[in-house]
Amino acid sequence: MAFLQGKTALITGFASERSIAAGIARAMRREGAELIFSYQGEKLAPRVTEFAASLGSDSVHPLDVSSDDDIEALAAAIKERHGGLDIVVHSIGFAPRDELQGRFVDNVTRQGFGVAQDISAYSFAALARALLPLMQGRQGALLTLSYLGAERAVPRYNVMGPAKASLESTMRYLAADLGPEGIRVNAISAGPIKTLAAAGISGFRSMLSKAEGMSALKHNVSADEVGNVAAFLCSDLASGITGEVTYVDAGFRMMGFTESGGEEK
Ligand code: NAD
Ligand code: 0WE
Repeated sequence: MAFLQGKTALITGFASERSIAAGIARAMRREGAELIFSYQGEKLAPRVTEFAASLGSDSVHPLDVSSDDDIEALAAAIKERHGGLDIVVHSIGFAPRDELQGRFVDNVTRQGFGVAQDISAYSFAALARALLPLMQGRQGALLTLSYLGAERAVPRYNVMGPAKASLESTMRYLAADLGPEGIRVNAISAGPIKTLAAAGISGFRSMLSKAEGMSALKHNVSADEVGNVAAFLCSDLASGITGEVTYVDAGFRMMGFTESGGEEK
């Protein structure tokens, strides 16, 4: 098929082979895309460089989205190296760890709320704004990663919930603005996956097993399952889809009830 042949894609948010960004990169490469990677912090540089090489790429660039300079420098580097860009994958989320435990009402702070919004939501708008000049006239697509906590109260997701709600709204405003230019903007709301961002969240393991039991398909989704949908949404096959949240959650959200309440399959 190779439905991304001739497309150039920036993949942000690679931290390990388990990252959702890694699953997206594998699927996009399989479908013929040329890949560009960004990474946060020099510690990650060797890992992302090795992963990029495994997918035929040596275009690897630093990006901390809290830095306007980094965002500008990334846009300049991509322009210089590739001339243009078809696809941007935003797979970045962060809140201070202390706020992802206990009750929202007891742990929310002005500082933590602001950081979650800045890194997890504003950064999508900032990337779109900086990279737009590279995407003109190419039927491009932007994609971000959300979670059900945007619209339902999920225990301990706390300050990330409002940040993902803000991200999903940001996605719709970008889609409205960029539609006339032929650029599509979408989100995937993924089910829980054991990545670095999930490791160390207390209760995540029990949540994974409950989610599995409560899902229609009785499995937890993998980064590669998310990757396949991401590749489709960013391809010309999805030319009629923009401003939408697509659920890649094994049919968790649509269920009203299960016989066991998720405690067993
Ligand atoms: P991950 O830890 O592999 O990736 C998170 C990435 O965010 C890392 O690469 C990290 O470097 C990057 N990041 C954090 N702060 C940054 C900053 N200031 N500048 C640049 N990069 C920064 O975890 P993941 O699960 O692959 O997360 C990717 C996205 O998927 C996130 O938006 C997350 O909210 C979302 N998501 C995750 C799950 C899940 O259960 N794992 C489910 C739904 C949505
Ligand atoms: O979006 C996420 C993870 C977001 C995340 C994770 C961390 C851990 C490390 C944001 N910031 C941080 N900060 C850190 O210091 N997910 C969708 C995965 C996730 O995280 C949860 C979940 C799920 C699902 C936290 C609590 C409850 C459920």
